[in-house]
Amino acid sequence: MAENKKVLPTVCPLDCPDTCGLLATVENGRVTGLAGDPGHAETQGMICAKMKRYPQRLYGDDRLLYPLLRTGKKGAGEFKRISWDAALDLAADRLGSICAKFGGEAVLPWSYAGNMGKVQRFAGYPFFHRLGALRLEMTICSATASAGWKAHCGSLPGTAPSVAKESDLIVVWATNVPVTNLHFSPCITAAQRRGAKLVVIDPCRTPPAAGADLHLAVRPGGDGPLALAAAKRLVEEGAEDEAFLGEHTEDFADFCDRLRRYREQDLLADAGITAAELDLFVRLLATRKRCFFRIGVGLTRNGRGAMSIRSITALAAILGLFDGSTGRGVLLSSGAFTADSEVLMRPSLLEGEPPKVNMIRLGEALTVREPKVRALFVYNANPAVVAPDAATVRKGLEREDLFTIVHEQVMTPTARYADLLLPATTFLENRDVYTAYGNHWLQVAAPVIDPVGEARSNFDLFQSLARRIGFTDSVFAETLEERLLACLQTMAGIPAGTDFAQVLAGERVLSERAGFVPAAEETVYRFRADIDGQPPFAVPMPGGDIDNPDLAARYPLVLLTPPVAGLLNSTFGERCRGETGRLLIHPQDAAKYQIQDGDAVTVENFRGSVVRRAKVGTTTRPGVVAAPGLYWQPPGEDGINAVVSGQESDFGGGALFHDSRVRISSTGG
Ligand SMILES: Nc1nc2c(c(=O)[nH]1)N[C@H]1C(S)=C(S)[C@@H](COP(=O)(O)OP(=O)(O)OC[C@H]3O[C@@H](n4cnc5c(=O)[nH]c(N)nc54)[C@H](O)[C@@H]3O)O[C@H]1N2
Ligand SMILES: Nc1nc2c(c(=O)[nH]1)N[C@H]1C(S)=C(S)[C@@H](COP(=O)(O)OP(=O)(O)OC[C@H]3O[C@@H](n4cnc5c(=O)[nH]c(N)nc54)[C@H](O)[C@@H]3O)O[C@H]1N2
Ligand code: SF4
Ligand SMILES: [Mo]
Repeated sequence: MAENKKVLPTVCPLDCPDTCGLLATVENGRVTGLAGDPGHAETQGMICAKMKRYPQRLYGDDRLLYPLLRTGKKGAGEFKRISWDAALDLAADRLGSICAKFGGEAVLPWSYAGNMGKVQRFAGYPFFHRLGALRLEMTICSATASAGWKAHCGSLPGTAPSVAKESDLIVVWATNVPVTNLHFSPCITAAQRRGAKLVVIDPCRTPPAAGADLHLAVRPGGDGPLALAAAKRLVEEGAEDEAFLGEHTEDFADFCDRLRRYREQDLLADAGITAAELDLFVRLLATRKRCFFRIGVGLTRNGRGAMSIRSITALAAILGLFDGSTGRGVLLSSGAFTADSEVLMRPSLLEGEPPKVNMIRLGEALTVREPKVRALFVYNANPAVVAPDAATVRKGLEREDLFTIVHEQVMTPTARYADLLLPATTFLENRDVYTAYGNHWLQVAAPVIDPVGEARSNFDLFQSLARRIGFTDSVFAETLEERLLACLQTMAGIPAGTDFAQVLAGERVLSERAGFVPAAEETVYRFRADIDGQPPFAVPMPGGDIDNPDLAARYPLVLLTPPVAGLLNSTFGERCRGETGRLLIHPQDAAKYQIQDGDAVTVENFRGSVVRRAKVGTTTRPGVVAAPGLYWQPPGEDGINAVVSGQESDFGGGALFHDSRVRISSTGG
């Protein structure tokens, strides 16, 4: 190999459960290739197509290289180049004067998961805590799911995905595996080679659903009643795992009392499943004890999402799937490692308790909140595309009296609204520690190249901005290496005796939670959860917009908005410019609304409207349409989230991405 060509290890930073180990080829200081690292035990050298092409994004025309100051109308995307010095002065001056005049409450930071590295992701928190800014509740993704899980499972980790290879039955509950969890596919295939059966529970006939032994095309939001119906049958048949229930659970008898009260036919009608389908499901569950549930967050993005998780975990407990034995398990999120929030976010810098803002209510926060938000600081996120109630978000971003700072890698729809636009490094230019939520591995990565242009990492940006504004607290003088080491030293889940020098040098760590087996008499599942405002047991309950008869009369179709393979949330949107995305419609609905395959279709409700291209087929069930992919809308328009509610789920404050009602009409070919 030529001396100027190196292959260097790194980690995928994207918000994907797999967190692949990667190898970057670097020639003359430029990344020329990105491939999977075959040495990673779980991801084994396989990576998705979207990441292979990352070098094009790194050096592409959309990459932001210098600080920019707005010159045109808000949203027009017209800027002039300024120096970092001038940019930091301006940011410090505007944030400082807004805080002095209106208080910290006038400043809203909005960030999420563009970069999942622990240090970089949370790098803004110490700064905003010290500033006294509004506190952002990070609810947009997993808040509903984790609230449902914690209610009964507490801090129980998820089962390692490789356990499923030894299973005789895999239930994929609401996740399109090859799209959103690629590395679970080999686990399914390995199990199938041994004769395992696959059940997929999804309103959509996704490719894994089409290839499954049993596809339960549940009604959106119908997972809770389905799980309760299966639980009721299993208990009636005496097929529950008595040993596990006796030793490791609490309040099972009370739960059974409730189950007896429900009528199976009501549960099935609510689930949208026939008795014959339930028979098949229950037979598989009762006879195949080595059973693995892979649960996706897709089923939690509706008005009873947390209750669905509560019901599914109750079913899993009845089957004893939390006992840690061969081929048995439940994986929602691995919960492999827990970082110390004080090290990364410094809540101790807070004076008093600044009000919280639920991040999914961004539109409301920018348009009707009193006292007014006067400065918005977006980093690690693309709210103009990903946040619900997008039309209101756009109105907020258009406000002339809002000072918006965006720290970004590329010219996203949000970046176009910035007053001050700052260039961000990518993971290839950063050092950080990455923990996976779909497996149990951790890895530290070093930069493989120098920053492109004048890009700065989140950490460098917030450290320099803090000093510029005059904060003298020691945390703002910390080096990245110091924070990284402190993060590792306080990270729960790292096995005792781990050599941190090796970890800092890139050696992977398997969480001590990976092989979780409950100790004798240890309670791991509580059927009863005493939480304010929540029913104590998993119960059938009404849903959100999906089950609202008034809305159903006006907006007859339920809309789901799941991910596509080519995008990671809205990341890589620059590759699909001009693409509106598809609307999947069942032939019966297409006929009813006179829509031909390929037509431009207006999808609308009282919140907003968006145009998509029709794809007529049997992927969705009648009455359900799906709009996969968070494509970037053209300037001045809204994306699919224009029709998505900004309300909160049943519990946990999460978003309702699969709980909208819409009507559709063809706007021609
Ligand atoms: N390629 C790619 N990969 C990704 C992402 C991406 O955008 N693109 N996003 C990443 C992120 S941030 C996350 S959080 C995960 C999300 O990934 P998942 O956990 O897989 O969740 P979703 O993609 O929202 O939904 C998955 C499936 O749930 C189905 N579904 C919708 N409503 C219901 C319901 O009520 N019941 C049931 N049973 N099924 C339902 C949808 O039809 C869809 O097929 O994926 C990650 N991976
Ligand atoms: N309709 C609908 N909406 C959804 C979803 C859905 O399924 N349907 N999924 C939701 C889910 S699960 C999630 S997690 C959210 C995700 O929402 P976001 O976290 O906003 O995710 P992305 O769209 O990937 O945007 C991340 C942005 O961060 C930038 N970025 C990456 N790394 C860095 C960095 O180091 N520093 C800075 N400053 N910027 C960086 C990227 O360029 C990218 O533009 O979207 C949600 N929105
Ligand atoms: S997006 Fe997911 S599958 Fe693709 S490289 Fe990253 S971690 Fe792996
Ligand atoms: Mo997410």
